[in-house]
Amino acid sequence: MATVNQEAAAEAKTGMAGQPVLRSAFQRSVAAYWNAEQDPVNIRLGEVDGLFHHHYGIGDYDPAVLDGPKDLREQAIITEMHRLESAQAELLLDHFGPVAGDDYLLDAGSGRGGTSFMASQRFGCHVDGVSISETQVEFARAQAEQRGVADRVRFHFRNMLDTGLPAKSRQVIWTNETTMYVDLGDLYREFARLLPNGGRYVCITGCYNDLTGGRSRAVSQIDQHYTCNIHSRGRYFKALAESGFVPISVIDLTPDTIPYWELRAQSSVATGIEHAFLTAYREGSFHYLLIAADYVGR
Ligand code: GPP
Ligand code: MG
Repeated sequence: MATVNQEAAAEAKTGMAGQPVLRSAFQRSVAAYWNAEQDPVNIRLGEVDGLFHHHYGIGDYDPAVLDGPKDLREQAIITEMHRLESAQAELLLDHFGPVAGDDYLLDAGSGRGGTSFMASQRFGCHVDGVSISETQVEFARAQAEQRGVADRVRFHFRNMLDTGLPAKSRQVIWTNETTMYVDLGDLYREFARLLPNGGRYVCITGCYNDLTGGRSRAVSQIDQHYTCNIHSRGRYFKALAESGFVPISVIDLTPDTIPYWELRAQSSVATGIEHAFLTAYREGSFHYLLIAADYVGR
């Protein structure tokens, strides 16, 4: 039997069934962005406890972190931002419903693996993470080895639109701020293939407000910054319904994420995109949304 590392090496060379993983110029540019990404806003936060996230935070921050002496203040802000990002992932996991130790989950767009490790730790389950960034897949695999969970939390250089995983093999699938990189129709058709009837899909995303009419300037700046295409709120529900998903919870997290961006704007690791998020959220052209949906397609 091939070891995890041998399988990983074979997969890295060929992708799924010999098909290239990156199938368009757009996908290649997205992969190039994430292969090169090493922002302190992600690395320094991950170093706080070894969970490296690629999503934003929710909840109020402790204003005391802004008051300390300069040398302690910087690290206190970073630790607090990381706490808010982990709180976001905990909320996502809260919506998974029952998960057993022998269930298989999918992290679609798994980044450096933070949410996958949290899911496996909480539920004792198996997790497969897929990403079109080879650098991120390598990073996440090294984390899995380091944590001693490489047999249960596995990362693959694969395309979330065509994972190659067996049909009906997943109890839960999630996307944590990754859906702005794909066509939602294509994505949810693949998820409908992977889930049994009653399987759960959970998404946290940023989406633009249909009511304000198209992408605002601030939303366009976010697209430009990350090489992504933010979808409208309405597009999510249409694409979900078309593939047999019925929402059970929808939470507007916009008021809960604004404090994170206010704190981040004052931090030493701010990237310059903070003002666009704050403007978009405050003007109402953009929402931070959690959607949990059951698959009822067959
Ligand atoms: C990933 O977070 C961010 C995205 C995939 C961008 C789009 C998300 C939206 C909700 C619009 P990150 O942690 O890599 O970003 P940053 O480096 O800015 O912290
Ligand atoms: Mg980040």
